[in-house]
Amino acid sequence: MNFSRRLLLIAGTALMAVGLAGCDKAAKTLNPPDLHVDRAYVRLAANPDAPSALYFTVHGGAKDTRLLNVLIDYALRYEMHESAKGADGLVTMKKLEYADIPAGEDVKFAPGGKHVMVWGIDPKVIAANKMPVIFVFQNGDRIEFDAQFVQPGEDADAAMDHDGMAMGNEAAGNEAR
Ligand SMILES: [Cu+2]
Repeated sequence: MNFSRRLLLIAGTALMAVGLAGCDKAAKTLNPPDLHVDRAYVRLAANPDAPSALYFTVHGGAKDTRLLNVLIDYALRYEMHESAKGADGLVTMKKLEYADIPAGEDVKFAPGGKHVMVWGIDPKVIAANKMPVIFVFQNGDRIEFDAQFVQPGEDADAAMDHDGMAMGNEAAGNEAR
């Protein structure tokens, strides 16, 4: 093999590697699904002594798992809850031990449904508009994601949009407000 042919071969191999890396990246976002969290925000209570509510969306991964808990260093107390309307039309909350996260499905913690009630949030993280939350899953994954704050009465979508929060297409729905 002469020298110039060899050079061509090397160049070709390098190009192929670049091409493959590109494919790999694209494939990752499509399939298999990646367990992740986004759209996390705390709706602050109007009364500072009342608990606030943390909402977020969990995107299921390749396998079914469960969200077992969240860990928040900057709050005195927090608890996973689920609101449901009873036969009498009254909305009641019950403690949620875990939330099933089916493979490839989105599970929304949103007003009127699942949420994390949070008491005694550190004013420092409110001022910084950023509260680190660790999401603990049954498969061993721990995912850290920063929740933003939404003032009482403020529109959650608007509050988060102008902060340039990365939102996937699937998270752009209107359910969470
Ligand atoms: Cu609650």
